[in-house]
Amino acid sequence: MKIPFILFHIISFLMVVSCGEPETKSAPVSAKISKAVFPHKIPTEKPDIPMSTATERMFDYPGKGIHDNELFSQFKYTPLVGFDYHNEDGTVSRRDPSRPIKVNGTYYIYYTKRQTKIPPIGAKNAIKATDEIPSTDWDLCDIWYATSIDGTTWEEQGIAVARPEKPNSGWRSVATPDILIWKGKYYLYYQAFDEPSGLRGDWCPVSVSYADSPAGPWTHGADKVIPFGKKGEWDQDATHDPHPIVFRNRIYLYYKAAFNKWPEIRDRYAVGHGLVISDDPLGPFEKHPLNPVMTSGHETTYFPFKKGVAALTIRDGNERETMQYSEDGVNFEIASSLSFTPVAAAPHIPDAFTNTDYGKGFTWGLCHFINAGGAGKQHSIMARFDCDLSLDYDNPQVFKKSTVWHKPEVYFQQGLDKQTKLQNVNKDKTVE
Ligand code: AAL
Repeated sequence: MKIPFILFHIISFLMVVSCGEPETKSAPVSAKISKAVFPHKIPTEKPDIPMSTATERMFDYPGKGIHDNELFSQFKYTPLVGFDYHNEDGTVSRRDPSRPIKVNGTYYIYYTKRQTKIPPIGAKNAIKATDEIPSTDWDLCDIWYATSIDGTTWEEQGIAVARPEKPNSGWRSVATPDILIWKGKYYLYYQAFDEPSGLRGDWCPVSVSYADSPAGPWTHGADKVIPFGKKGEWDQDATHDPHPIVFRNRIYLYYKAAFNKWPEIRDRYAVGHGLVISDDPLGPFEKHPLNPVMTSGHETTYFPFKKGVAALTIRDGNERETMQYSEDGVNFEIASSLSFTPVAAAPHIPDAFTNTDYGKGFTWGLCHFINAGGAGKQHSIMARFDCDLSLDYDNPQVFKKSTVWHKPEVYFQQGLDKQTKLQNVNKDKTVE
């Protein structure tokens, strides 16, 4: 129950009078506060009493606890069936899946596939990359697609968008696609590399291809659809992870850019997410003046939620591992803090492209693990995650628990490297 501020003061005054102990200036702070102590049962409304910043903030989240926060969930993972990785020797990689779309009862996904003679030699060695030797895991790739009936067992169908002939944009690699359905047509947005990734950074613009059917054939639509910033601006040379949704009857295309140049200041690597908007999938797209709209996270995962847009913000930045929400798709606030989040999350969002005025969220999607192979066998695999981030689904027993309990081995895998271990041993000796 909400107690009006004035009533609170009257009650406090009467309590003081009835106790016969007039409040003096020298009364301890705790004694003053105890007259309006926060109740044992969490109130449904923010009480009109003095509160600490953290207690006050509790009432700003979509739920006061995680059990009633629609934007909180745990994530459960399942291996996919149907993809062959060539004995996991590092020559075949699948990563950065698009959000699955369902068309006539069949799910479709699009993803980066690398099929090279040897595994990647690494961004630092990009200068040594050739037409057959990939620098990074997403170098020398094409965009493939697969279909599924249940979202777990997939059938790879072939290439959706191949690398075009040199010097067309993307001749070196096409990667990290995502899909848009707009006025009955399908649009694939993807990163188009004209040099081995890692040479000057992970530099690439975004291209788009379109089709009448999710199975293609795909026609090249436009290049550089997300304009680079001018030199000196945050998104001057990289536009990654294009991620379109339909919001307020327009195409909202979110993307990522890396602030700090690779490799010189890679140790201070940080990302921002920008937003460009258009009414035409082939552009031109207009940059939002408040870009970057997000300063944490890595790959982009945005979805219509209630009257606004929510974002799953993972991996990088001060606000990594959070869910965020904004009424306008621009000004995001933290809605929950998450753990064990899906990397490169690509949820199946039934209303991502329906111009909904009340987004419902999602219950499953695909993600990737980039460390599937051991040393010298680097490659990525895709996997499925399930969660409760949908207004139409409620499974608190499974998804609204507060802690993910890992076995000790998982922690010990994060052990110290040899050098730090030695330094720490010596440091401890010195202290003794
Ligand atoms: C991914 C994405 C983009 C980057 C690289 C491949 O996880 O952020 O696609 O360019 O890594």
